[in-house]
Amino acid sequence: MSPSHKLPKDFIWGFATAAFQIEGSANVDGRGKSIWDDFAKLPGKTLDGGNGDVATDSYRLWKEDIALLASYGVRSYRFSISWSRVIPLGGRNDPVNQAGIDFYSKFVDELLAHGIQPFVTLYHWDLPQGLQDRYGGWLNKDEIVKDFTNYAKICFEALGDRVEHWLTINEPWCCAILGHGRGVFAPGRSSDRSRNPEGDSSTEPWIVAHHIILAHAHAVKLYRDEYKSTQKGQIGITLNGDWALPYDNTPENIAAAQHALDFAIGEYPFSYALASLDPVYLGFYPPYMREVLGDRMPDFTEEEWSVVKGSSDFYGMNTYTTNLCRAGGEDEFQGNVDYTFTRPDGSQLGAQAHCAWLQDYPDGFRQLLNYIWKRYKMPIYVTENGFAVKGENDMPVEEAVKDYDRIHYFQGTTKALLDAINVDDVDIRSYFPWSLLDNFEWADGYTTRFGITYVDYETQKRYPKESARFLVKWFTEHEDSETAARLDKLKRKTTNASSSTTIANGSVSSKADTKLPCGHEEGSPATQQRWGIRATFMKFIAAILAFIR
Ligand code: GBH
Repeated sequence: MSPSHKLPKDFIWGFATAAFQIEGSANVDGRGKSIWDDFAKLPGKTLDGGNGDVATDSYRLWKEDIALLASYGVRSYRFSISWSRVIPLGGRNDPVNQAGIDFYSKFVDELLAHGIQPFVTLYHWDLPQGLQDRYGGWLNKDEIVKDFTNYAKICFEALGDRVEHWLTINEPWCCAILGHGRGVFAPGRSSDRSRNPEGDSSTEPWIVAHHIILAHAHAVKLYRDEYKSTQKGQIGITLNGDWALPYDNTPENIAAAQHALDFAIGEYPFSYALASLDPVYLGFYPPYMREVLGDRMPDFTEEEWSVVKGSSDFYGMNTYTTNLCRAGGEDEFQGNVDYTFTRPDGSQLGAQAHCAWLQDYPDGFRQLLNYIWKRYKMPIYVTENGFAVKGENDMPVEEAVKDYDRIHYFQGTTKALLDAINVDDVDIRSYFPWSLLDNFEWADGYTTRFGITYVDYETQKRYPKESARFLVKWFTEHEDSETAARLDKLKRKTTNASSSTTIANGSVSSKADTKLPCGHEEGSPATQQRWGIRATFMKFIAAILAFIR
């Protein structure tokens, strides 16, 4: 049965990851350290003491991961490049590591051989440690802008003939605020001396934010000036931002919700400076920001503005939840707005995730999509959206793969996505659930699992969760049929799609009613059996339908 509403032509869907969260192999093939390598090993920085040395071992298991993606039948894969694999010390005069380039180049080739379009993030928080040590990383405008642009150039040169979608920087707000304001992310700077030995939370986040915008803009300018005409790709930035609802109907809380939103993604980005696209699209920082930050707010020169304005081909959206907003609170990084998920009557906004900041509220996703579309009139690429099931890490794998809260979340968000496209006429071009795999969840270590594939960190075996099956089926059913036919042709014909020996059924088609892979060869018998029974059942139903027709 074909759904009446479909996704638009050429819609891109797939799963997302980031280099530091999955690759491991920290000392292999000439990789230099990133700021997360040592930071994660400092006492108390990650919940479980976990670090990125092994992660999901994806640098070694890259072929298996691609076989897994292929077995899911995704059209695209969003991953990030580790800057310090490509340039171990990071700088524009430092040696380039050919082994690093070769890794990503063969990775892209293998994806394409499976008909999977690479969607590449240049920077997902893993600054080369060399640049932090040499000049303070993002705090040093002249150096970091040039070094980032140089790194981007090397990536465009090496991969741009095959990559059509580039993201410069993932969630600048996190680098600025969590890295240099709260000090909970690398490089771990803040004014709180009980937490961080150095930093100034009142100034550094805004400085860093400013420099990130500039670095992004210069990389985009370079792409447009030198590569776009031949490589024909799209390039932009991706921002985190969640929907905001007033806690109740009082005027001050209605205003607070609008403020929270404005700070996050709109008009008054004094808190989420970099999360705002206003500088990037509208070409100004709002006056309100200057009013609040005063001389703490860095400004762009005329020349800088001319590079920054219009420096994204699309709105890259990472979004997870909705916050109920109340006026007040001392937290400048949150726009002096208090967040809660508890309604005045004591009820919860939605199901609680494993992490405190996330509840399931799909209507907020639809409203956010509408808000962004009306505000910027730019095509939206949803580059992250996902849910961590409460307590999943404490469950045995057989139980963890039955991730019904995650399925419920994605049932809501996929419906919201479809309604935003077909009912509200919002121009949305992609959707990437976060994440392909359970992985290193930054300050949470490995305790929080966002994967649609379960990873057993002892054995590195992968087990598709039920949510993977739901998503694959949903996207397969909702793909526009012409697009599906065109993309199916890109797939490698052979049934022996990969040299992988560890993923069972690595070459199954994308049709969701066929079997999905199940971790490794021996897999989890329970899971394997379940897919098998379902496949048989679906075939049975299909046969009956065919007979009736
Ligand atoms: C994404 O950020 C990241 O891009 C991805 O790497 C990560 O794995 C994924 O989320 C899941 O977390 O309560 O002050 O600590 C999502 C945006 C912004 C959500 C910061 C969590 C915590 C704020 N994140 N927020 S705080």
